[in-house]
Amino acid sequence: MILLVNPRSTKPKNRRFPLSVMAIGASLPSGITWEILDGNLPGLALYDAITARIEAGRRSDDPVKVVAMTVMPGPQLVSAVPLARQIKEHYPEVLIVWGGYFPSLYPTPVLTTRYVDFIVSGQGERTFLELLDVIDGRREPASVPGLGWKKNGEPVLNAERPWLGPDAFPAPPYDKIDVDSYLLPTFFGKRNGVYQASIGCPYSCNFCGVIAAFGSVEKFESPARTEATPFTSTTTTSSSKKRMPRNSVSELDG
Ligand code: B12
Ligand code: SF4
Repeated sequence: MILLVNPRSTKPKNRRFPLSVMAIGASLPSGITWEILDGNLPGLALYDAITARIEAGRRSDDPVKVVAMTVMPGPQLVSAVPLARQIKEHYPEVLIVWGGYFPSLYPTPVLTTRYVDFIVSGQGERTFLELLDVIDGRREPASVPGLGWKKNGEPVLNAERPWLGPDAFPAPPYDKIDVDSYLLPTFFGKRNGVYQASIGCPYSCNFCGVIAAFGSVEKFESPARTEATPFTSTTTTSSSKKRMPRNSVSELDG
């Protein structure tokens, strides 16, 4: 069992689909069990939810092997550090993987901690899958592009993995989250979500983790894939186009 964790990054009233870990889960083959735990959800005590699953797994034939967390700089890092530290302290056998913008920007400091075992730098779908082979002893860590690991306790960051546009991967697995609980009022309407139709960014702001993860490149999905989303886009205002040209932010049907 793999736990895909979105540490709290915002108040529950501002929660958003946990797109980063949804992308990772969608790419796992059917034989691997996984669950998303989102710290932005109201009323969820994330550490307790994680440990409940680890304890239950210990009594089953599918123990939690990996807690994989997405970590952005800022508030999400503030939640992620004590969470990872506590899990490692109480369950040292559970491997902790960090992916996303923070470990992509700062791989060495993350790998120097005692509580993170591996990092995934840049696009995560394929690297994470290959990491699972490493964990199961089928592959050498040095052979996985995009992986950060420890050799005799010392951080090692492998070469970058060339990355692919959204069409190379499955669509977000909306069936693995409670979609309704994420549809919230905004100035666009009563029930809104975010649809991300690209990955990366064409700009080069020097503080930004997106550049560390993807370079100054953005890749778009095909219109056919956007059209096949289970949601109906009923409104895309011109102001949204002006303010957020690359995020498709629309009122959703329902
Ligand atoms: C879409 C988007 C939004 C949407 C909502 C996002 C959502 N979750 O629904 C909206 C517009 C609402 C939004 C709001 C905000 N956003 Co925003 N957003 C983005 C954007 C454009 C795309 C992020 C995304 O979902 N991509 C799709 C997913 C699939 O890709 P990904 O996250 O990169 O994940 C891949 C890899 O990074 C990696 N990976 C990531 N995590 C993990 C974990 C593991 C275990 C593994 C193996 C791999 C892995 O693999 C994934 C799949 O390839 C990025 C900029 C960009 N161009 O990427 C900013 C960005 C993430 N947002 C940012 C910010 C600051 C915010 C706000 C805090 C702004 C504000 N002040 O209000 C809010 C907070 C949102 C919230 N409530 O949490 C910053 C984060 C900066 C940072 N701290 O690093 C970014 C980087 C832009 C920026 N530089 O300012 N955002
Ligand atoms: S415009 Fe692009 S490079 Fe600049 S902060 Fe936003 S995501 Fe990062």
